[in-house]
Amino acid sequence: MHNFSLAACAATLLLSSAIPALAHVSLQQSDATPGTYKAVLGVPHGCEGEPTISVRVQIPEGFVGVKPMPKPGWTVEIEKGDYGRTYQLHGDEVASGPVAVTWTGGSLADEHYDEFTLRGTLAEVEEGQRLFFNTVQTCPSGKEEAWVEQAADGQDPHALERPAPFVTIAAGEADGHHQHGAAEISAGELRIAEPWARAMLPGQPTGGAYMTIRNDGSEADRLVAVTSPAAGKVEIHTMEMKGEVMVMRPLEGGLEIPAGGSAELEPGGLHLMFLEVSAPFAEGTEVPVTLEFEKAGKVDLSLPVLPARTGRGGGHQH
Ligand SMILES: [Cu+2]
Repeated sequence: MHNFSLAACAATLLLSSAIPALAHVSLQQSDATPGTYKAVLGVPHGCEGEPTISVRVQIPEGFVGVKPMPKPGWTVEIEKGDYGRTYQLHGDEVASGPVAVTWTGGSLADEHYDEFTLRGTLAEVEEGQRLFFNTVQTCPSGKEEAWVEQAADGQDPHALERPAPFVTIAAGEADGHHQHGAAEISAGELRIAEPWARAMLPGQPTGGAYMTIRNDGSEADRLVAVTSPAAGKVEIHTMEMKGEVMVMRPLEGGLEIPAGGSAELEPGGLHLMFLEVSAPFAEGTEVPVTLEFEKAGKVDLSLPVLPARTGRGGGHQH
């Protein structure tokens, strides 16, 4: 039986390179910058042959406003409590919230792998800090796999038998606000998440780009200009239905990012439009762009070019 579960672990390794050699419960993304973080816990096996029927994750201090992702077949319970301090979150003071999340009612076979996801904000954390997500799997006989051992500074977590999964905090802001290919870019109080450009079809004269811009500050900011070496001109466009026709037009006076709120640029809605494009955006490349905000100043980013089909809006074409 034991050999069998080892084989299952080896098979899991082939599927996900993020899982260390001993197939511990681990976080898919083990480094993160302050701001929004999606904690994806990989659970690679059960309790020595038994399936896992519940997974409880203790939320570390500094991971604030957590929301678990529901999983089909599992019931999710959120335990709330007081945080160890008060955090500034989207302009609000937050002193309590989810402190543990438990998924129950499902059954994850020993030879299967699954993921359990939490989304929240890494707040008031410092570079190099480790946040441990103590995780306990329970099996039908009552047996547990408790991933709660925490490596001391300098100690190799692989030396532990049941290490708690952890995320290490990376530097939050690069010099000059330029971060190449980062999932989320910080500029002052702004967080720019999931920026991307749509791959252009041959002969298509204009390109579109999308992102979410969040404002954690207490004052509104405004995106006033956008430039790119890849296009003669970049405009901020709105789209709306005029009767039966979808109309888009340049947004006059820039795009407001409300205090504690966000602006979503997405297919079928607000978007950046690249005009006088020199070469069509090709999937797999990156488009450099500079966003200029009234308060946060200029922010350089690279937009990964994703397939033309990507996005909720589907067939929006210029
Ligand atoms: Cu447009």
